[in-house]
Amino acid sequence: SNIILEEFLFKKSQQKRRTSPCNYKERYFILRKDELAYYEYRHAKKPTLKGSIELSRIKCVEIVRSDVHIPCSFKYPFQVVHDNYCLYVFAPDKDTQQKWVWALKEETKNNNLLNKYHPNFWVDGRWRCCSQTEKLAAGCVEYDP
Ligand code: 4IP
Repeated sequence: SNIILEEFLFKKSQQKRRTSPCNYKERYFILRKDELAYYEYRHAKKPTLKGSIELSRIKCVEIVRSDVHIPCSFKYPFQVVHDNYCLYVFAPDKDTQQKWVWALKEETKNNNLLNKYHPNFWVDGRWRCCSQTEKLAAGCVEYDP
């Protein structure tokens, strides 16, 4: 199989529309050679694919450094920046967070990557790192792939 990593993690809704809800869901993540996919698992049911990101579209993968309250049981966030979106994923511990970030960086190191990124969350209409109020505003810290 071409599976690199697989595990239950939490994710925040990507809020692709201005009206999208802000919620956190437990998903089964699978990192494959060509994509990062997440599935919903429900007891005795076939897992359903909820989303996938082609690895070639990823522009930055990094730990999120923040003191904001995280309203799910997994407290170690990392970000996957792709297209014009940012997927926030939450790991149960530091080792798991580090393992996923490292593997995703490794698989995307030859991509067209960002020079700069946002080390903190986008919340309540602004970046907590640099206070910019435009979601697509250029990053404020050098990205080290
Ligand atoms: C959904 O909320 C889920 O959080 C989706 O996550 C999420 O899609 C949607 O965000 C959000 O509207 P409801 O379940 O309450 O409808 P999942 O697909 O894991 O179920 P993402 O893009 O985060 O996968 P939008 O912005 O994509 O609509």
